Amino acid sequence: MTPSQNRLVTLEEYIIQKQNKFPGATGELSQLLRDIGLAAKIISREVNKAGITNLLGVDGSTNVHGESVKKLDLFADSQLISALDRSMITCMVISEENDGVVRLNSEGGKYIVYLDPLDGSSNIDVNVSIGSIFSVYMRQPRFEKELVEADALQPGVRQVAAGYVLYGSSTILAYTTGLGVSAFTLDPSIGEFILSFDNYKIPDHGSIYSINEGSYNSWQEGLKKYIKYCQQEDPETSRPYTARYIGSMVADLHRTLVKGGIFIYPASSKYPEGKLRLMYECNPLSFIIEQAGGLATDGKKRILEIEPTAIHQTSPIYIGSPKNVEMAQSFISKN
Ligand code: AHM
Ligand code: MG
Repeated sequence: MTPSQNRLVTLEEYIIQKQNKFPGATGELSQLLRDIGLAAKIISREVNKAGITNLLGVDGSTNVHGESVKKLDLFADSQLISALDRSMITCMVISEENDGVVRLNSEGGKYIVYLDPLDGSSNIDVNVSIGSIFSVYMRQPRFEKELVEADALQPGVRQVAAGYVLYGSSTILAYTTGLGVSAFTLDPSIGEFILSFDNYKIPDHGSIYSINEGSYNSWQEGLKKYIKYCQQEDPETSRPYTARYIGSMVADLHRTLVKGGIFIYPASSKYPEGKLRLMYECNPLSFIIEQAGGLATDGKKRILEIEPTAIHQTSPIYIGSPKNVEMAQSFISKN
């Protein structure tokens, strides 16, 4: 291998290289991505030593969804928001941990950012992978009226960037600006995210299905039949599939991106509109998966085309390799 082939590319360097391909770019989106990268390093450091710094456990409050808030949720939320506030290019943040919108110091900033600061909270205290998710929109129309919550209600197709950070056996940051998906692995010894995968492509078909099967009795008939299909033997279509469910969407999605297959969080009698949040869980991860050649639907229509009506609304989601998602959809459309 020649020295140039062996050269490490940092997240910062990569973002600038990409920006230079667009001569008119202002550099603001690049700055925003770098700010998220910095917050991700700080969160990763705290996640790694949470057990010895009294950051495990609950904070004692509940969030807008009535869920118990963990101390690390709040830490991640404040780190990401203050990183975004510093550069004065983001006007508003919507986060799982905050009821309404959070207005930042830059009223005129052109970006609106959705955050799930720490996804997979139930896994925090048991040392299982967790993640952060972000989704970026342009404020439209710019500066014409006072900033209002409705400015943030844009369909996922309008995202200008989205990504996630996975705090797993290593820390990985993956993002897209609509030109493919790149992933960076944090090298803790030098404190830098290093390019580890450029232009991810999800396999067309995969042999892993991922769903919380404990909820089986609350599903519609078509979904029950699809899961039985996944479990039937047919070597030609690599069945029976393997079941994997981590319970942190970022980790389940990252595996789906790399290995293929399908991740499902369906509508059920307990969650008629699904449980996962459209704006800061479903949309950003759907943007990533589509950019890698996969599909994401709510069972009927494309996630990215859903017109949002509320910042914290939920949606069912079927996401992953195109062949798996199409097959699941054909089962559920019959019932
Ligand atoms: P959170 O953002 O409060 O952590 O909730 C979202 C998580 C997802 O990461 C995961 O896919 C899902 O909830 C797991 O839910 P369940 O325990 O119902 O299977
Ligand atoms: Mg979440």
